[in-house]
Amino acid sequence: MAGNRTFTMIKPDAVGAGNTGAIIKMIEEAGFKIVAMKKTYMSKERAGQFYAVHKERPFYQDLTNYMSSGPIVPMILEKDNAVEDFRKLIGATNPQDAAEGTIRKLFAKSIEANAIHGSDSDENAEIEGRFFFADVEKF
Ligand code: 3AN
Repeated sequence: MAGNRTFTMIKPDAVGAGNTGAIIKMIEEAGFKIVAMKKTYMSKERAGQFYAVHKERPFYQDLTNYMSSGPIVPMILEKDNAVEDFRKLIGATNPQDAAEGTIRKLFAKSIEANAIHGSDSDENAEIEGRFFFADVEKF
């Protein structure tokens, strides 16, 4: 994946609250093209693999329980400067710190149930995209 792509997933709180469509609308209106998308779920084991970098953090068990608690909507997105621009669109990890008008400010319930994920680097966007879309070369 080139530097113009990022990876996101809408998390179980936002999917469960029926906010999938509203969030996708914001993503598209911000100029991101959806390259790949599906509705799926992660087992606790798969969630543990996805968040392996956080294995030593105190919130790891809660996070992996939470992320395997319901359906998610992973997507690969394309736009110039995708990683940085998407992190701006979603806002800070803790919704209390998220700027007005960001996805997390509008839809996140807590620092854990924070509505949406966004890759933090081009390298992680590639790894995370492949985690859900092994055949991404086709897109
Ligand atoms: P971001 O998703 O903004 O990149 P990370 O990568 O630091 O944030 O954390 C990954 C996920 O772990 C967050 N999206 C959030 O769900 C959860 N998380 C991060 N920090 C905490 C915390 N202090 N307490 C509970 N969950 C947390």
